[in-house]
Amino acid sequence: MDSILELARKESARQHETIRLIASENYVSRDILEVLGTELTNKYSEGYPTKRYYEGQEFTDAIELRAIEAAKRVFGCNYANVQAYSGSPANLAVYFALLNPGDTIMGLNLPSGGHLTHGFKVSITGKWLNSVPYSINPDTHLIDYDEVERLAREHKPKIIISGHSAYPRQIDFERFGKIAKEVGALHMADIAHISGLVATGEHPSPFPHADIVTMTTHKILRGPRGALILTNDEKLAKKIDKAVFPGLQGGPHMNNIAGIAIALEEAMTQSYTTYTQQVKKNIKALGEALMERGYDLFTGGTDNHLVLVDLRPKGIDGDTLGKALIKANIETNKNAIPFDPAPPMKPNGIRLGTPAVTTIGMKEEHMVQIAEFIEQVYQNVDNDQALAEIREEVKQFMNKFSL
Ligand code: DSN
Repeated sequence: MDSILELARKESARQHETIRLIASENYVSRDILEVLGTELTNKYSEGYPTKRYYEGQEFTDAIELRAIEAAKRVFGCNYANVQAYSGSPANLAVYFALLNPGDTIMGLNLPSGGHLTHGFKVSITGKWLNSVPYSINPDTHLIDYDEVERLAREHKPKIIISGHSAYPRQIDFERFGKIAKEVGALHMADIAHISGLVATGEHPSPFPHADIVTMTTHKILRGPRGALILTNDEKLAKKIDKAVFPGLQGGPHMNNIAGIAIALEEAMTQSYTTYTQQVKKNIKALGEALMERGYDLFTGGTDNHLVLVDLRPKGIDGDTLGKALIKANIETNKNAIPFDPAPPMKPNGIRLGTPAVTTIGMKEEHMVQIAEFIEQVYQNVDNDQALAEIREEVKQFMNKFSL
């Protein structure tokens, strides 16, 4: 039987020879990988820098302060909490800080591209809060801001959430901010998917239109797993800090916070800006190459780093295609298309993103090759021999790139 370390090494090898198109995944730098495996993992640091419950914080304080300063600089705000273990606890901390059970929130519903923690019915956020989801317009497939406004006026939510997991178009944070202000709600922008684009000006910033901004750190931002909660309001910042610790969490994961600090410092470099520009060029190239091969893109394209492929014109579901693609070493995730009549485990779409392939140096011409691989897999979906041959081609293709 493999040891756990051997299994981890096999995962490493698998990542080296697989085309990673999952829109929420990426590869961290060597420095981040290294810091994650340091003795920081041994340390308890409950509390905040200079106010801890355990001794021996000389270096952990310095690291957390660096992460906070970098987060403030990258996103242009006054307060940052860097301790939330990941995106879901970060969002929960905001609700815990500012809401009571039964209070009303409004987020994009999950089937339209929202996130579980934006009030979906199976999540604690849908069970303990009164969730009034908004949707996208069935004709334009875009967020219907007039509908958001109408619902907000009717239901008077305490928090309106912008930001989404499978929405390929630019978000109008200003409009969300205006609607929230009009009804006396707070506006929380969850920019997990587009954080890196915001950091480099490739997507408009939620500030000053959002009261609170949350994000994971491990998607396009290219850090380790974790989250940031940002605000410009001192009172909100104090409530949020208390909600993260001691409200929801115990000791912060200092090795992750060190990795987050490195990722944020990397995000201030010119090479990171160039990277985010290339992510957008690559997704456009991939989308166009897929459309040339008969694939239908939800909303007809993308403004960010992802496309949602509606597979109905191809007569295949996202689960079947995704399972065939992984046999050929192409990693994707099945995804519901908004208003999808199919069940969640057999939805009609797949979601593709270019943050990871761009990190390893791929350019537009490689996107055309990837679209061709996808088409070959589609043509041979039930032919394991052909899929194995495509896998060998994919491995050779991946040999050109270095993680
Ligand atoms: N799991 C993330 C994603 O794939 O978008 C959202 O939390």
